[in-house]
Amino acid sequence: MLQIDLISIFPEYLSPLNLSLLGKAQDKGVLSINIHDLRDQTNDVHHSVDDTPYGGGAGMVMSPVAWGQAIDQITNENELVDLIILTPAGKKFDQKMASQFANAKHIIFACGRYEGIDARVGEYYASKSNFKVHEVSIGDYVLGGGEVAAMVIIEATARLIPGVIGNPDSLKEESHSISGNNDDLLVEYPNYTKPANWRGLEVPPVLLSGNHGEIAKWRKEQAERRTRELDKE
Ligand code: JAH
Repeated sequence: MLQIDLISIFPEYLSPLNLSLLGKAQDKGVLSINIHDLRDQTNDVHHSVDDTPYGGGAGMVMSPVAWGQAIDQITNENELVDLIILTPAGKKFDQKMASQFANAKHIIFACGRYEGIDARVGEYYASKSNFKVHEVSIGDYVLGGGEVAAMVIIEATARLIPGVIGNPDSLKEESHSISGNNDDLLVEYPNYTKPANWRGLEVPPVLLSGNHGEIAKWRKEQAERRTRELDKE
């Protein structure tokens, strides 16, 4: 079973992880998600987790002290841990990374806020033999914190775990288009369902022909056309 822990100063922001598909996967026992409040690691009256940056500059940096305690508390030396630190400066998340994370045993998401987490947190755990540290970004934009990025990664990763998704056929279909490297693959062809005429718009007749060879050929052409259009931008 994949164990996922998330550490955040806004744990309630992560509550959608207990709904729908992921909630059911947890009920079934194929997945375990635990959410932790970083402020539980503080003792001062203000429960402070941030401090001014060494070297000066704008904003605040998250102190490594509470992060180290929180991570130590949910791990032991005898297990392999993938520590994912969400940051706009990380490696871009893609489908290949999702399939790698889907094979992990224990993933910890460090969801930072403010200007990010003291760099020594990643350095320290990267030096431990049972940890692999991944600095990950979901795209070239800055969020208020790593929580939403963590949810994106969990949604993409969890559906690749056997038993999480209702219909494994939809995974098989995807594997034709999404393999190793996103750069040279085709986007999906357009999909249609009933009614055959909707507001004057007809479904392409080939899809009603029953000719599976012609349908496969048409879908491939459409996927290539869509991919060319995207590559123009
Ligand atoms: C922003 C801490 N690329 C996604 C991403 C991930 C994390 C953050 N921003 C964007 C972030 C501020 C503080 C993390």
